[in-house]
Amino acid sequence: LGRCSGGDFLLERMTSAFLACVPFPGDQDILLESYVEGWAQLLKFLNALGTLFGFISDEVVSKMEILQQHRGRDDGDGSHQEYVSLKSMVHHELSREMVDFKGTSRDGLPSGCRTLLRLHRALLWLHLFLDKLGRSSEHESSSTLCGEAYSLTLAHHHGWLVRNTASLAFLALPSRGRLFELFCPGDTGQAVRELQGAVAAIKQVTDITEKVYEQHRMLDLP
Ligand code: 1PW
Repeated sequence: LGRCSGGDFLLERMTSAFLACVPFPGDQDILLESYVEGWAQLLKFLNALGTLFGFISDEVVSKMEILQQHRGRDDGDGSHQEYVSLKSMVHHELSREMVDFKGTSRDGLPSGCRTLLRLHRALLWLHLFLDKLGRSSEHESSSTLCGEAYSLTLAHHHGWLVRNTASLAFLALPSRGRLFELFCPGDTGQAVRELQGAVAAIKQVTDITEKVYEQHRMLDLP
């Protein structure tokens, strides 16, 4: 075992949290507490990337706050069972007609479903970026890999202003070597293994999320 194991390290904590989202793979469901924890760990990574990533962190924080508000909502019996898992949230919000399919209602707290969908799309980006990074060779540029992953995924859901701001932030991304140092100081091989672990954990979560949203025709929620 390398120096970076033992739960002391940001990528590893994120990986553990995303793994904990799926305690029973047969259920094809996601535990929301672990999902939010995975994002909290991911935020630490984003915050290590420099000030230009601030607008990305801010957006993640605001989406997490919406989910936390739903999760913290007391429906009278003191429990919040509705927001324990992805499937329970979906069933709860659909049965109460809390999900806006047309993008017409502009007031009130946005639904958990449309909010988590934004985070889901962002995770598809992160998955592709980390996967590309793990397979890259020494001379490749992290900015280019990040931009390519973004163009293939999340960029489809963004307008030109966000796309341009994002592409500026990518230019300021630490180099591939610096990122590997962040993942595991002094041990590139271990850094690559940490990356592969993160990629596998995220993939399990995004595959299940995609299926649940697809089943309920919610992949395009406004
Ligand atoms: C280095 C790789 C990092 C991956 C972390 C993923 C974080 C992605 C957050 C992107 C935020 C861009 C700025 C905000 C855009 C919003 O308009 C957009 N939100 C997201 C998460 O895509 C759509 O949300 P909205 O406006 O429909 O509430």
